[in-house]
Amino acid sequence: MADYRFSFGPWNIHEGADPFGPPVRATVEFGQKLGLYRQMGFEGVQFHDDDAVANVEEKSFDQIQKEASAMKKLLDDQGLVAEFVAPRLWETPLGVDGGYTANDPAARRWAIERSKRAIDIANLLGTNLMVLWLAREGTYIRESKNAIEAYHHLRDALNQLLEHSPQIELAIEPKPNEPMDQAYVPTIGHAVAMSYQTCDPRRVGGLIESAHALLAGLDPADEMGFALAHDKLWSVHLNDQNGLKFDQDKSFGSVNLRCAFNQVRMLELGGYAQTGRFVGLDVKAMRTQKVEQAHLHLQNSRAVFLTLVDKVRTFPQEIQQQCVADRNYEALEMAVLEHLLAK
Ligand code: XUL
Ligand code: MN
Repeated sequence: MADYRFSFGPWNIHEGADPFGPPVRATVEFGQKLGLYRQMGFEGVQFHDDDAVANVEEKSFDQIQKEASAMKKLLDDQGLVAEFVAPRLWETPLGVDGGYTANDPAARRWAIERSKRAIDIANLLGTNLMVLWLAREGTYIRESKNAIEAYHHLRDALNQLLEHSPQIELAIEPKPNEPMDQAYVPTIGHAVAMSYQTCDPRRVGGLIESAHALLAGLDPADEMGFALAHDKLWSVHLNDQNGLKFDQDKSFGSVNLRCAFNQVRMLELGGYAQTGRFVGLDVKAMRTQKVEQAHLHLQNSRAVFLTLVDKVRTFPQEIQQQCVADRNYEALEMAVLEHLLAK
């Protein structure tokens, strides 16, 4: 049976700043972070464009090439691979009202140009995958944009990115809110629908983050099922979320083990491990965590995932089938709970 491959992003080991307080931990230097990957059982590195090439907007094409190639060598030396590159469009002042869907044509042009550079970086790092978290594509108030036009702008932007590189694949990471009041493309259904409007639907898919689905009031396992049914689940960001509040990025399974079990079950049902795609984590350490242990949330999330793989594989098939045949879902529910509670 194929093994799962795991990834995380360098931002998942962070200094603990939140909107109400400054950093509380020393910065773990990038090279040191890379050293932790293999040690903890991870082989994939998730990148924002500027994780790979710092201050990417100030650099010439040659400089970008040089720095991305140096990063590739660093990965090779550690036995790591880049899973994806994502353009970080949400920090630049020109993108204050969005990138691809901004009302300002100059902002739209900037967002597309920066994303093309991010594709170049992905090519140099040896990955075909670009993740698009559409952070500021949306509105604070509905009257500020025309959603019909915005979705058309988004389609045009996706087409330009697909045309920029024949091998690039775009995985949209839906999220319903934060930082915007209402985001465009809030669910995987929206992302898949967008894909069919582009010039090459086979190269547009999705990444499902557990917390984002929960914020949309949806079940992450069913969101994954929808993407799998369309052959468009190209990555996941497993984590957890305690109710409808800010995006918490808690450790996988730490709030709702049953929900985590069902996400793992869906990946098993969809043969996800056999695709060779990564099980990505997008988890944050608690602000209270000391720097020496500010990576435990990653190790713990992976361990919970693997335990749940075992739980899914050892769930008695005959009980499941009998309960379904009898339409006795009360008995099925109890069997699931007993299986999860058993040592
Ligand atoms: C934001 C989020 C991002 C993306 C990558 O909520 O999840 O970290 O995963 O840009
Ligand atoms: Mn994410």
